[in-house]
Amino acid sequence: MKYGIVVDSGCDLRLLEGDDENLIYRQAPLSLRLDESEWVDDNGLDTKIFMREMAKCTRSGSAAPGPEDWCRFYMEAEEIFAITITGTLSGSYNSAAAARQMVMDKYPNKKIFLLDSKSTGPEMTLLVYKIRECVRKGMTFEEITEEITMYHRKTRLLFVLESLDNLVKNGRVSKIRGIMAGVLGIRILGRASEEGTLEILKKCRGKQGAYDKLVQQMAEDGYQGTKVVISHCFQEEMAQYLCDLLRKRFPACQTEIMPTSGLCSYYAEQGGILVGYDICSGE
Ligand code: X90
Repeated sequence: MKYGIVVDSGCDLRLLEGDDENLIYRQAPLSLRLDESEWVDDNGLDTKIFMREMAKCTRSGSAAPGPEDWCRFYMEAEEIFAITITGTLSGSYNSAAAARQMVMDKYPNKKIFLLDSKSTGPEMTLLVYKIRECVRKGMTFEEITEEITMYHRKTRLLFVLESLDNLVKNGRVSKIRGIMAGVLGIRILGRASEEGTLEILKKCRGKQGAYDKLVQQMAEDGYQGTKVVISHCFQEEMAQYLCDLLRKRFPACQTEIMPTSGLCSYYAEQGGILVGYDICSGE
């Protein structure tokens, strides 16, 4: 195979649809632990059952894929574009980088572009779509890496969460900052910071306030009504509400809704919504 896009399951996209004959799409799964049981975050994961078991368990956590997982996928195509969940909060980037080194040592002419998304979920999905677009245009490896690096400067991730429990318990956000999230009826609006950490922007009361503020934030960031990807953890109705809000304010926007991966479901928790968008104008 000529081209390979390899992500980890920080990206919600399970399959890349479309019949690109020269392109494969692979997802290195993170693993999730609920008490003594281990759940692999791949296509076979039933998120509904997973979330049900999660609610019952006392100890839980996640683990990044190892270098061998990344290596295996790197070997499946000649030119690889790999994207990881934020390396600031996960070891996945280090695994992917170690794997890259191992493969390059053995095959010095191999082409592997590795990008730390400093984000997760829908922002990773947007990057995947952009790579595919470049491949379809027939751009060279070097042109694509340049384009993706530039595009990444303009992609953003906002989220609305109803609980930060798993993030706090696993040390991905500080206790102090997470403290209000347990309060019933409070929703947290936040974003992936430039450093790839979780930044809390507002604590919102009421059913819909957080989504209105999210759209407001997108406009302030410079979103102009291009592609938006929304992933949600069993929150279809509010994802739809958000799409309606977006269409009202940005009539040209193209929205896509999908369920969160296992990893994003585990951390965003029931009711969580993640929104990826770009601030490119006129594209
Ligand atoms: O390596 C591992 O075990 C994975 C650790 C991942 C920790 C962060 C996951 C966040 C998932 C929650 C809301 C968005 C936060 C964005 C922060 C950059 C989704």
